[in-house]
Amino acid sequence: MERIIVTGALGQIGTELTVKLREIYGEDNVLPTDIKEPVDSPLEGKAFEILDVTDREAMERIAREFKADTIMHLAALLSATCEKDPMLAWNINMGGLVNALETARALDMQFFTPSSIGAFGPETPKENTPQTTIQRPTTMYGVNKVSGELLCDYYFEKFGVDTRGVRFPGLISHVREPGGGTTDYAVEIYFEAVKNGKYTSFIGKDTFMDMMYMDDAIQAIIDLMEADGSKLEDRNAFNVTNMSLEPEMVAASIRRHYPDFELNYDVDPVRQGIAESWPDSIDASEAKRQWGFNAAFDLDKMTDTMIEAIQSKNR
Ligand code: AKB
Repeated sequence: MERIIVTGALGQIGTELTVKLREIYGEDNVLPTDIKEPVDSPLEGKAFEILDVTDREAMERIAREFKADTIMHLAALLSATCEKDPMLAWNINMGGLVNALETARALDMQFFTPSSIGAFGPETPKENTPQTTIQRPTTMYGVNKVSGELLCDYYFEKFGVDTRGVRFPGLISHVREPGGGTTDYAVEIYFEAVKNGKYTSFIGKDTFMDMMYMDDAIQAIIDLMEADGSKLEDRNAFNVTNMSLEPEMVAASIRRHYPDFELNYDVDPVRQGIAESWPDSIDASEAKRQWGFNAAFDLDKMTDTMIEAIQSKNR
């Protein structure tokens, strides 16, 4: 990785990933792109290109002109948004992915794209879900993610494109809030705890989903991309996670800072249904074994970091 182009760079992952990549690989060697201009973003005022990922020609032109050797394709709609407009989701998630893979093939680039715990479905084993297992998701997002995993493997096997990818759980961060995801409650809860001392969760009590702190997610992307390809048995769809949480656990961790924090519920049937179709906890042992995946943030460390960061923003 020397010259890196990032799609969907204004999103939750892209914003922090771009900042980190610039720190490591140099300011001028990372080109963030998104469909809109950066406003109120750490990416404002620096090199940036407008790119609609459904425009294949524009993607290849921007990558060619930048002399990119790596593409990190992050532009995608999240699970709940996909359910609102499944055809739009198909066009953006799959259309964008095919364009990014074709661009990588044409320009001989290394390739990263994230999959998700959304690639699993109700028939998947719920606990300690192995990396290779029955998937059969029941959401459009999940259908996109499984297809994407297979397509990335296909481009590696058939065309020799160095595709790599992980299945992310819910990602918790304070720089840029996610939008339209099922795991978003676990981000909102921190902002509301600091601002109002209470939160109404759209995900029900006792609903477990995997989560990870953003710094660990960013490090996982870099570690996988830097891993010696000859040692990888798999390329894509690595399970990564660091905790399996339900709302009361997050609330208990927050109460170490705000003892009166109140957690209420107003369950959204759509997002609850999606959450119930996903595993309770996934097994990340293949990522650990094959490329040394290692996450540093447990629940309390993540809570302390989130609360401190949100408080300092509000000061
Ligand atoms: C979502 O909830 O849609 C995402 C994900 C787990 O992929 N955060």
